[in-house]
Amino acid sequence: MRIDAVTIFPDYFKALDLSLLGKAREKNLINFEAHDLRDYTHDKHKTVDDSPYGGGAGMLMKPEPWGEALDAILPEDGNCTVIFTSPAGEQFKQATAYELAKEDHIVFACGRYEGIDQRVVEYAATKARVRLISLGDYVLNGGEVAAIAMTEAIVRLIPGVIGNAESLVEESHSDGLLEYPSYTKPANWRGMDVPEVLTSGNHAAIAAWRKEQQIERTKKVRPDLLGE
Ligand code: JFE
Repeated sequence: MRIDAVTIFPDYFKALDLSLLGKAREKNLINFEAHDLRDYTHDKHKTVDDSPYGGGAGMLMKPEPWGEALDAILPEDGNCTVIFTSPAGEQFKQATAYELAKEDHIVFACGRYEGIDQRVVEYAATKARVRLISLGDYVLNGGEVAAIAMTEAIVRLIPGVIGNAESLVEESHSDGLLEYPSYTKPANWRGMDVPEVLTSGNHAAIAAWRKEQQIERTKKVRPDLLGE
């Protein structure tokens, strides 16, 4: 999979050189590149923003540098999905990550200021599939952090990226419930014991206890996941 990001802060994406993602890149499972939007300006000040038509607070990203960046990065064959990270998009879910993990080429368009001139979205849609996606219901200062989170969620689903294939299988069987609590050694730590069932060797009892913990946790903190 190829992933490009267009941003005025390419250094944010240095985080992807670390750990999991860095290994996937070394193994040539993903090819990631961050592009500086200012490289597609032509004026001395590398201007990417301007005031909004109709008035209002703050600045918007002007369309011309975005047009040039997309022309340079998008493939001729249209086999690409451009993701505009936006608080006004569909919410990113695990199901979204599974869909996007099947793509050959993803381009993240990361806005700043109050966002990007809407015509850039329309133009991108003439050259590629386009999705507006929100990381969640809160406002970030720009699209970079959302794009990094989405990239991590997508790339770890690509076969070969996570060494232990079992951890992905277990996740996919999680029935939309929260995870059960987990414990490791020592069996007693600062006066707190590991739940006895986990050291019993009774695998049926362990599975039942874990399921019950998942249901209790989900009821308590995420009743919406149970349709309540
Ligand atoms: C941009 C901004 C003022 C947005 C109401 C580009 N999940 C998520 N939260 N925030 C974003 C994504 C996001 C994505 C791209 C962005 C925020 N901003 C900041 C400023 C109003 C805004 O929308 C600019």
